[in-house]
Amino acid sequence: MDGRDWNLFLQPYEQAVEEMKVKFKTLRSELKARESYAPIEFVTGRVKKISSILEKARRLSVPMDQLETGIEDIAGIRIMCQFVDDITRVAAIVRSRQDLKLVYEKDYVTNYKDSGYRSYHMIVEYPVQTALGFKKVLAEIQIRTLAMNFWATIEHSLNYKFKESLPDDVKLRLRKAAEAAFNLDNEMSSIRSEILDAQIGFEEGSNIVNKV
Ligand code: 0O2
Repeated sequence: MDGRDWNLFLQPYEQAVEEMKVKFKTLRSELKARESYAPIEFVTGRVKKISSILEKARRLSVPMDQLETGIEDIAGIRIMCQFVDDITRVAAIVRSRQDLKLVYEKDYVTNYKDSGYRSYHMIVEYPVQTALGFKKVLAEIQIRTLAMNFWATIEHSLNYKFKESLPDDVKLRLRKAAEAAFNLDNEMSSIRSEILDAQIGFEEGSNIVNKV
């Protein structure tokens, strides 16, 4: 494909990423206004680089005329949450939306990868209106905590720097760092549930006082 074809090919993916970013950012503000707490901390999105698409197509043996179905993360949305429990809530919201169709899910939160990578992936079909009419594109929604994101961002840039042949000692330290991020998530979750319990106790206590 020449440069101009790539532009046309990527156009609906760019549109899908922009639209989905707006939708999930709006969801965050709406939930914050309604419930004072939003399970979404922030949202990012990207269209995969042409070199990454080609590399993945080669690795997965996807023919060039089947990129649309063979590469599922050309459009990518990332939703960052404060707590692990928020991931479940956001995934449920994604499943219930009428403006996209869930294709399948990959739970790397429970089944983390060998690298130490943790995140919840949802492959969805998203409809866009193009100049030629209606078109469905595949997109990947990654849902992760801030700690998971911190780890994945650094691991990704190290892999980029070392061209995916990280020295064994670095890999080992990254796995240890992933474990530390996992422990941090657990600790934050337990602090959070203690605070929530304390709040419920406080509200029940004030109800009794009010009744008296
Ligand atoms: P980008 O943004 O394109 O540069 P895979 O074989 O890993 O490509 P898999 O396991 O099916 O495929 O994962 P999936 O669901 O296709 O998602 C791939 C994306 O998940 C990656 O995109 C990363 O964003 C993220 N990811 C998966 N595994 C790891 C990992 O071990 N470390 C990090 N940091 N991220 C991971 P790209 O293509 O890497 O990113």
